[in-house]
Amino acid sequence: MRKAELLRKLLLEKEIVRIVGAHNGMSAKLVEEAGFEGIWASGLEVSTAHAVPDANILTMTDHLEACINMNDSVSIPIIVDADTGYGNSNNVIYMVKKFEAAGIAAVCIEDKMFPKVNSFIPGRQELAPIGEFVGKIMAAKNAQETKEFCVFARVEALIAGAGMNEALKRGRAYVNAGADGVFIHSKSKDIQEICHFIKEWDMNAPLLVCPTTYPGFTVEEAIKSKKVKVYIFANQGIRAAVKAMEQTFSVLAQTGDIRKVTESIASMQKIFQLQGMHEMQENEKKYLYDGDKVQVIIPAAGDDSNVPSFQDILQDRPLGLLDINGKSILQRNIEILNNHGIKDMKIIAGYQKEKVKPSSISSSPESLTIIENNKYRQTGIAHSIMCARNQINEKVLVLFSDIIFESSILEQLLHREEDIVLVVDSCYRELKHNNKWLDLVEASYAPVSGDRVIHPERDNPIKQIGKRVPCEKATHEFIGMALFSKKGFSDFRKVYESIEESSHWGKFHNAESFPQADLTDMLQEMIDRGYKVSSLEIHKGWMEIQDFEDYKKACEMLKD
Ligand code: SPV
Ligand code: MG
Repeated sequence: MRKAELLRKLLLEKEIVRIVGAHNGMSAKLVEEAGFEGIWASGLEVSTAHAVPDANILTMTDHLEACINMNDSVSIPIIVDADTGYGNSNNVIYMVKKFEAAGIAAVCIEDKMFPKVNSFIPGRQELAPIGEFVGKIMAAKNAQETKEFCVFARVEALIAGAGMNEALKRGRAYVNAGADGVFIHSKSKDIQEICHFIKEWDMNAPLLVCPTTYPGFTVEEAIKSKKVKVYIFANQGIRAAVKAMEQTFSVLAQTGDIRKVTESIASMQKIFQLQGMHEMQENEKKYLYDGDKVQVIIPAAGDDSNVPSFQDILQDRPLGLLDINGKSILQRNIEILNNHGIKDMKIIAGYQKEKVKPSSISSSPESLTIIENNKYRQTGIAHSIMCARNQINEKVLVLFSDIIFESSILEQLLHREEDIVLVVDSCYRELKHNNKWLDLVEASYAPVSGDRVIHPERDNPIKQIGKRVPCEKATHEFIGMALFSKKGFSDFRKVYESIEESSHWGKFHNAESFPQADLTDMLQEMIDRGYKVSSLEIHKGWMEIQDFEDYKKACEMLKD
């Protein structure tokens, strides 16, 4: 329901509509939270908040801006204190169009001369001629676009000392001109004046009152009158705020000790709630495009203590926790990933899984999830990767837990857009591998050879991958780092699940059975099924820790 419609409904259905002065989104929200029916967008409050006199110093645009902020912050209607309408009837027309278009429920204009001065300031309370103000009311009513929008007329005759008869005469004239209600203002300290006016009021239009100086006229009294429909608490909010700030600042100035005020001020949680921080975070989750968001899966479940030279040192930990000069392999790699803004990592743990603790391998442990592969003895890396399948909904980087690498390799990989990209090293032929089983690759094009080489950023799809690619065909070595787009990972998962479901498994590429499949076996399967597996060609800049020799070398190389 639009706010103007809502205000009309409240005026019809409630015995009284209590509205409270506010000056910005925060104070309006507090009014709503306290359970009031509406807001009085007080000229006095908005002026005070700007530290200028309430005397048309602020422009209509200034006030409109504050009102839009209030209106956007609450769901209750706002009656705008529009002073005299910011000029003559032409200004009133423009003002009504602007406030109505902003979704404001109502405006209230007063019958003083422009520029007005706050009604409680003695002197210069000049009344506008009745005819002129009637013209303004008619202009306002004719300017509104919707029938629900309300225009209230404020009678300042009692403020100006013009007497009760003048006040009643003006009130009647304004209702006859189309005003939806009359705000009868009084600065009298006792309630007689307002009670007199109410008693004499004989028009079929509601009254609005603002008992700042005659507080004995309570809400209850207003209800009893049957003619008052809007009760305005015009400025208690900002006065409370001023006093609270004064007291707090005074204590801080005297003591220099924040603890002395902590109990008497709002909590930061309250501040965030008023800001709508929670809603913002929810929206962020729902809508913010994070095109570069990458999740990481680090399969680290295997038991490498059966490598003879690792037998002793891997008794109590998985290989990823091997310490290289004070940092484990995992810790080092996670640091590099963090430095590239990657925050969401899944580590698949199996062997000595209780040793893999987020707090000991990352300075932001909340970004790590440890996922268990309890079948790590009977399963391979492909199964480990799939242990994270239900937590992956972005691009995903798969990183083996036994490699260390230069950060520039990751940098290059993260810029790739293909669905599946493997980092492959073109230098494997130059190295002595001591008969290790390497993840060899036959790419469409052989590496560029020569002493000085620049790696072309070329499309070099992989034709074959695995430990049994014949040496004479192998062009590169897969380093254990692969990037899957959302689609790439979803394809990988689809292929994996289609085989998983068929469950009549024999040998699967180089693995004894499908559950024991390595990542390379799955990639070969995808190539065979026609999926494109691309490559990022690098030349050195990484190493794999397969045995104690490698470990020693890594410690040597990474010495500071
Ligand atoms: C205001 O709050 O700005 C008003 C009410 O107009 S009063 O200050 O009482 O005039
Ligand atoms: Mg005012």
